[in-house]
Amino acid sequence: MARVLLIRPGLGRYYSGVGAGLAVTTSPPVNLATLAAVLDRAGHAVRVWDLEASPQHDLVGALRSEAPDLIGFTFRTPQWEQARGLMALARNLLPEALLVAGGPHASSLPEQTLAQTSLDLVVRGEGEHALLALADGEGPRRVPGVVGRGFAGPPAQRVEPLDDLPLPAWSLFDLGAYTPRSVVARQTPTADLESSRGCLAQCIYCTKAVFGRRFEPFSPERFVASVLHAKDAGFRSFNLVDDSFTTDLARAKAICELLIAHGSPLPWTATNGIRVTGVDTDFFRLAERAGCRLLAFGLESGSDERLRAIGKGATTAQARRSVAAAQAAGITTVGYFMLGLPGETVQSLQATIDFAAGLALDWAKFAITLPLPGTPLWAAWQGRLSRDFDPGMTGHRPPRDWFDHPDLSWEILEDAQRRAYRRFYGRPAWLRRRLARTLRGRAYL
Ligand code: B12
Repeated sequence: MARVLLIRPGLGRYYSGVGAGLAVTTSPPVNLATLAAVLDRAGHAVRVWDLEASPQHDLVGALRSEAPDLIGFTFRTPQWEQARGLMALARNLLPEALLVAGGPHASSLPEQTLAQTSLDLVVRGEGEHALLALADGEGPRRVPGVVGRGFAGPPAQRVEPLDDLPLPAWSLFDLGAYTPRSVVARQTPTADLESSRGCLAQCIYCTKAVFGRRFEPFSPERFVASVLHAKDAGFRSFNLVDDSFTTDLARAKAICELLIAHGSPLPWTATNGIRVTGVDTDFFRLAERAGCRLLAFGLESGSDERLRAIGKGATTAQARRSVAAAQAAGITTVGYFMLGLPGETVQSLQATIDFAAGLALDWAKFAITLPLPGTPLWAAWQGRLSRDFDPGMTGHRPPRDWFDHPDLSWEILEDAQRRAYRRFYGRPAWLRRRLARTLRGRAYL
């Protein structure tokens, strides 16, 4: 039996400076909850520290007293600095412990992650089989998915079928730490839940380093069991973290029907965004009855030419229809837009701003496009990056010296972002929609 500690670093200043922190609610990480459940089922002693929710004040003392044999770190590109600091501290205090990292950043840049940290190993891709093998004492070179100094095994063994996974180990988290830090009136704590992994689309700004280009579903029965389990654990809502919940629309509808049959046990959201293609009015109505309160859509651009260029596989007409259908079903709608896509012009930026203002959206976010490691965009802009990624990046705006946009100046991009927000939120129509929702008691987020 190994003693394993799994750590998610804090957010640092990612959401600083733009008021975005007000709109972000932290949930326990479903990745560590699932990895922990797998280890626990096999008889290992697992602990989880989520430093995003509960900063650990005496890290040194806690690491010494826990003295784990294996420490697993999860992080995304924006947590790089925090993660690196923790790895160095753990290495200093516990020279014998096996330090392992996984997640989308480490999976995208495994060799570089090893070279710039005190980690022993990186796990590329889905982590469940590999982490269990390492905890069981298997030699790292023999474990698929493991990359070490001077060796890289074959790709990680996929988890198939997903229903074989144990339910997330929520009991390892202090749910009291996940009550709202924000002004947003969501029902917290909220559980991040997966009903599927992966996505078949090939958008150039998205990394496939973890799940590849495939779609792997949980069965509706197993997914609904995870909802009931989350409710029993004390969660008051859930958020779907799927890349593409509606890839198989019949399955998505079956999930909604099963939730309805169980009395729609928890209100839920899909803040990561669903696709505007392959959905219909019937789906949105079912989702609403099943407890869906908020759906986000990855809309990206108001220019069909840009949508084609980024491999989105969706059109502005489909976006209009789907957003309107969700809104008509009574669901709060959020649109995510990207400014500064490759080939972007002043005209296409304006098309996006106008398009957003004409949609039935409650909320819109306008991000300046980031070329993140592991994405085709990152590869395409190689000659334009001053560094692979920006360790100090915040969620609002990339630093000007990180990369050189091929088509537009920073002044134009930042000005478009300011104008987009002013236009979207400055419309009387937006205020009317908000007021109407609030009066009907349906304002969610
Ligand atoms: C939900 C989500 C969010 C939520 C997070 C909610 C939360 N409480 O965590 C919100 C909306 C806040 C968010 C924000 C952002 N996100 Co996001 N998000 C996701 C999403 C859709 C799901 C994450 C998830 O839970 N997946 C399910 C779990 C099971 O998968 P997983 O975390 O990858 O874990 C598996 C493996 O990676 C591995 N693993 C993970 N950790 C570890 C650790 C060890 C030790 C081991 C062995 C294995 C291992 O095993 C796990 C199980 O198989 C992913 C896409 C995706 N489907 O994963 C994007 C994704 C993580 N996000 C991404 C991005 C870009 C962002 C933003 C930067 C967007 C922006 N411009 O602001 C911000 C960053 C915020 C931040 N500070 O980290 C990218 C990250 C790319 C990168 N290089 O890091 C992803 C991968 C999307 C993509 N495909 O491009 N996001």
